[in-house]
Amino acid sequence: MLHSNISSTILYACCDSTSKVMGTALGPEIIRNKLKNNNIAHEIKVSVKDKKSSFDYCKQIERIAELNNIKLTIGGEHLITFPILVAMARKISKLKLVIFDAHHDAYPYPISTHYSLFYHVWLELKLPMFFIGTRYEVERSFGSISILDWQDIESQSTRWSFEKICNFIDNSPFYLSIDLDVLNPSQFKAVSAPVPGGLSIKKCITLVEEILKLNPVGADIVEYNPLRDGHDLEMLEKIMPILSNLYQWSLNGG
Ligand SMILES: [Mn+2]
Repeated sequence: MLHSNISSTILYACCDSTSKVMGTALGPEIIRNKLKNNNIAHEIKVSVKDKKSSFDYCKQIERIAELNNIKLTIGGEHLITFPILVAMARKISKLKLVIFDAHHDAYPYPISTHYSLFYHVWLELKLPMFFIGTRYEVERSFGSISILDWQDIESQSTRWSFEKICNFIDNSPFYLSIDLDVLNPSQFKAVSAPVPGGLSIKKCITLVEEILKLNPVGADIVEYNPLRDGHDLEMLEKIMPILSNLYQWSLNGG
């Protein structure tokens, strides 16, 4: 299963074991089938069955991320970002994080779950973080977090938002994490924990496209829940431009 690999790898992380609502573990395989028409990517797939094994699962992902150049990860729940960052922070100094998410996932809980992963990123890895579109219980995060407000993003030009993001990155290496619940549920509802408000799909497509031109060291896209999509996968169809962009970038980026 493990390959020491200098070229870029796509990790399909099938895990929803710390989520209240199940279903995101089914996402990676469905997304993979959509993307694979011309599949030349090196791939690894990891699954977890229950909550008890989520710690082992994180350790397994951390090890995979140590041995491989995981350019793109497709989830699964957001917890999977943590072990990837643990491995990446060892390899890359001055790493920064750009996060699209309706939730801050930074509740000060002692055990790392998808509710607390960014609290642990801050506590254990000390990585600077910039949140985009975060709007749920912001006051309950571990401290003052930098947020680019979704209403500002929607009312201003793409250039305005992109400049804010560039100012934060400031030419440092950065990792991009996209939780699909950043999108407005009136346009995209196939997530486990939708929050009213949020980015339009159109704006998100453009912003991700611009950010990828800055060539992040790695990226993930998480929390697509096929159980909340229609039989025709209408929701997934809407976000395919984002997925295709990420996929293409991961193949070209090397
Ligand atoms: Mn979220």
